[in-house]
Amino acid sequence: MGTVFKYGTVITAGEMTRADVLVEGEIVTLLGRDIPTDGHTVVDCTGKYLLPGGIDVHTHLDLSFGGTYSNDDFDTGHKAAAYGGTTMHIDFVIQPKGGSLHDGLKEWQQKAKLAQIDYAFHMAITDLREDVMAEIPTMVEEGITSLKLFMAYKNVYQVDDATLFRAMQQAEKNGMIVMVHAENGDVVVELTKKLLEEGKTDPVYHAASRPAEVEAEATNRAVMMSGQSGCALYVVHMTNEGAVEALRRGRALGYPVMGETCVQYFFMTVDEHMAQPNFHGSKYVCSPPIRTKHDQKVLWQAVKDGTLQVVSTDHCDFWFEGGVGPWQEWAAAHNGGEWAAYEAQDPTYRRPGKELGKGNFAKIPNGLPAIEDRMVMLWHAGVNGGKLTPQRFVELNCTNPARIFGMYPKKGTIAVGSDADICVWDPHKKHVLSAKTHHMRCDYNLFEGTEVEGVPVIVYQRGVCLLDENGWHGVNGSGKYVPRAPYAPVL
Ligand code: DUC
Ligand code: ZN
Ligand code: ZN
Repeated sequence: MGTVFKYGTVITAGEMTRADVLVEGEIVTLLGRDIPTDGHTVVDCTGKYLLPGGIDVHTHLDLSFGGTYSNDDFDTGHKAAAYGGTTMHIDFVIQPKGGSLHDGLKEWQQKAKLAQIDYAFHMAITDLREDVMAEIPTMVEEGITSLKLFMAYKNVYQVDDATLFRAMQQAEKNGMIVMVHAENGDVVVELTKKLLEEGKTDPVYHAASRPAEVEAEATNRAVMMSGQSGCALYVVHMTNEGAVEALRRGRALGYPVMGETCVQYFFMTVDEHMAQPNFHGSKYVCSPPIRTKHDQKVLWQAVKDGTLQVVSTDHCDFWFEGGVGPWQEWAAAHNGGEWAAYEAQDPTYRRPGKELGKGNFAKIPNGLPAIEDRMVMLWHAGVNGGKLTPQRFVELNCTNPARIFGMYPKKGTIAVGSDADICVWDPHKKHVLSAKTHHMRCDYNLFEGTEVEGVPVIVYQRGVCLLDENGWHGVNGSGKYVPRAPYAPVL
């Protein structure tokens, strides 16, 4: 007894074909025309597309950051992801200061006990001591084949160039990939000091403290180090022309360098969003910052021409007002009253949010709610807008994430032998994005009021229905850890 997805059109990175899909157990076992239904469960996909479940390779669920914790955890964040068509994500384990990589891993394994969709981990190194250097190869045995280093967040996560280069050398020896948050953290500190001294404390100055050049310079440095070390490099959350040009140049030189952008950078600008009065600009504070209309055009071109391979989210959401207001009632109405562990332990605890940075933009927790809206917004503006083919949409959201991070073809495609992570997409269904209806634990939506056409209506994970017209069927603990393979291709 299996499930047959009938009468739909399957979209993969390579093709768009009218085909039925048979799923038995957790796996796709047959693709073809007119597959007999024989007592299988039938999912009628007439007029719909079948996409591989989305993979968001850049998330920060339940992250201790900026004096608080990001709101969504492996419970609410997973549900929100699936409502947006994403059935897997890769979260960043952060090595605790003074601790080992395994200490960090244990902490994240604990957070992930709530998992409702599949997940994997990158390892963010904050303290590359000799014992940690020796520990790196053991990460491969844990299925962690990507290391992240921060070139910004001085005195918190930032590493110096020697450390980054040594990590690259060690990663290269072990078939791992290095990811960088590319901003020059030393310059950010100096610019921040100057702006605050001048009394420029509003959210909009966050962007001025981290200009495009700061990102472009760090991107170029990392690209050149990749060329020197031969280590595969993946630059996260790229936002602007200078950074994209640095990556493009590295690729032209034959260096093993790749990059992603995040959905928000296609839509938001400093002038329209961060300059909003009454502290509303804080809703859009993330690092690197959102940029200009011109940069948006550059990003669309880069995802079209293959300079950038992936679109992710950097999902890391914080309350706008929830942290100081009656957020528990709000959250009860929106998330069924399930509290994250910190609130469950101490009901008097009020999780702070963006208000931490009132009077000082440098104290605004960095990050945005996006995990639920990545695919619908990219479909809306990219596919409906004539900028991306449906196949390229699948490649950016599903297939390249799996290829680059060592999970293909188990994940990222619909093919015989692949995990049956299937998103039934209705290209004609309309939906208005809003904080009133979204599933993220956040009291605002970046795209509030935007009407999109094309949304997921049924989502399966490994052959099990997560959501359909009857609502949510996910179960805490049913999301599985996906160990990843080293020596993944450079695209
Ligand atoms: N940038 C953000 O905006 N949030 C989380 C971490 C990061 O690098
Ligand atoms: Zn980052
Ligand atoms: Zn991030």
